[in-house]
Amino acid sequence: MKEINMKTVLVTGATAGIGEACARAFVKAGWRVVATGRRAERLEALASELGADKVHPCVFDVRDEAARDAALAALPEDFAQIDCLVNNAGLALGTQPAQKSDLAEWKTMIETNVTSLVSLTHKLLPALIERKAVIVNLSSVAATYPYTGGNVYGGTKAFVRQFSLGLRSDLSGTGVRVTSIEPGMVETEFTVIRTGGDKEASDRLYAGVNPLTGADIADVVLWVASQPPHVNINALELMPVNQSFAGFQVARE
Ligand code: 8X3
Repeated sequence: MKEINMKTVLVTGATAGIGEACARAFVKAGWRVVATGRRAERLEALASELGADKVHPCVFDVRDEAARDAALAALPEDFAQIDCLVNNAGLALGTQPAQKSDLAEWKTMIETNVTSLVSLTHKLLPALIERKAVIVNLSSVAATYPYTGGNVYGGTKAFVRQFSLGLRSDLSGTGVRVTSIEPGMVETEFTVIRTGGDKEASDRLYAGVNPLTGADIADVVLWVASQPPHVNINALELMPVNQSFAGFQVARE
């Protein structure tokens, strides 16, 4: 039976990690979810588990605008009105300093974390304005705190933060809300992907840290999206208790 009061969220990168956790959290809170990602089997499994009336798998690579547009044009009526956009799809590639980094990896990060996020947001903006929607962009602590090997990844996340704040400014008076979420260490596939599949390196990084989980971030995203219409969370930075700040490094001659 169609429940008319249900809201719909579109989550990019919903096949794993923070995105998948967002899909679960929003469904639990009574939302419909358009779950996007490249891995069809994972999205199908999510829809089977949570209910095809709650989760609509939308299979495309965020960098492929034609595939994205075709998938969005084919959204079933119940999932077509987006009340919240969670721009989660993104990645880090490489941990080497700039002078040893791979340019192709830099370009992939910029295409995914910046160009695709901007392009999807631009495409959906008229509809988001009509719905007075909430836009939640996944940035990172790397937007604010540089670390060695963070180079382009940190640059893309600084873009996401500043773009979010700029969007807020442009959307003044529309009722659309925009938030930049800036997590620190979250144990997902993030570091396995960053290291080219090195599960041991990922396990070493998070060992003993008690890192944040995708579910921790999903709770925050859902909280942001559930605020009353007059409340905008501009930016929200969070870390596991065991991660914090250190001093500058000094190279001695
Ligand atoms: C990544 C945050 O702290 O794991 O977005 O580098 S951290």
